[in-house]
Amino acid sequence: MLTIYGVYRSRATRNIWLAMELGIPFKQVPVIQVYRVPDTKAAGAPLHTQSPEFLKVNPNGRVPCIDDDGLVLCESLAINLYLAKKHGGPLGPANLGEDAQMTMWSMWAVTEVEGNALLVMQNRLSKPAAERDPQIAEKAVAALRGPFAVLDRHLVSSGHIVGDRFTAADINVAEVIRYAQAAPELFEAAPRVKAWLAACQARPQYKAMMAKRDAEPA
Ligand SMILES: N[C@@H](CCC(=O)N[C@@H](CS)C(=O)NCC(=O)O)C(=O)O
Repeated sequence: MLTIYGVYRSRATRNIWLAMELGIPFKQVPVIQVYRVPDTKAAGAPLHTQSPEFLKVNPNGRVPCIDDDGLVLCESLAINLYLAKKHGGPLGPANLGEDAQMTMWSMWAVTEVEGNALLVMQNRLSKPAAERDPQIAEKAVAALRGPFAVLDRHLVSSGHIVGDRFTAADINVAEVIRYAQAAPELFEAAPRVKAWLAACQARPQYKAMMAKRDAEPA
């Protein structure tokens, strides 16, 4: 049985969305980020990323993390690549070349996009208004214009990240690009990225995952 550690309001969404697309059963353990726990010493404090019992699972103190019948993995995008390969089907790679491309695009998302996309989200959306820094957001948007143009050109071929179908690579890249959605100007300049992300987020399993996320306390 697959166990996914992490609240919905975390990068665990990536793995939960994929598991739902694969149609595999899983158990979710709602480990919350330690900074969101007002008093970690209080009686009844929730399981969090620095809880001793969770640190035994992931010494990095980060979610998500999975335990798949004893195989323990962290790193959300690597977890998705593993699950897609294990369970096969169209979400996984059809051959070694696709496998390599799925890895490449996942690493591209983390290295070229995630940091700046997070800065956009934090400084335009998630931080309290008084703590947002518009200049940081502007600088991050400027830095993302290049990667967005690259992805926009890439999507000309099939409208998907790898092959001509929706795969785990679309989930991995879409979940990182999602953080930049507070910058509509990036999507206006990259219409294929805009259409591709809208199609990914229109999928029933994405909507089902997001409904659960929205139902979770902020
Ligand atoms: N590269 C890691 C990053 C994981 C990560 O930073 N997760 C955040 C939550 S989204 C976390 O657990 N932070 C620890 C904390 O805030 O306590 C991955 O993709 O899984």
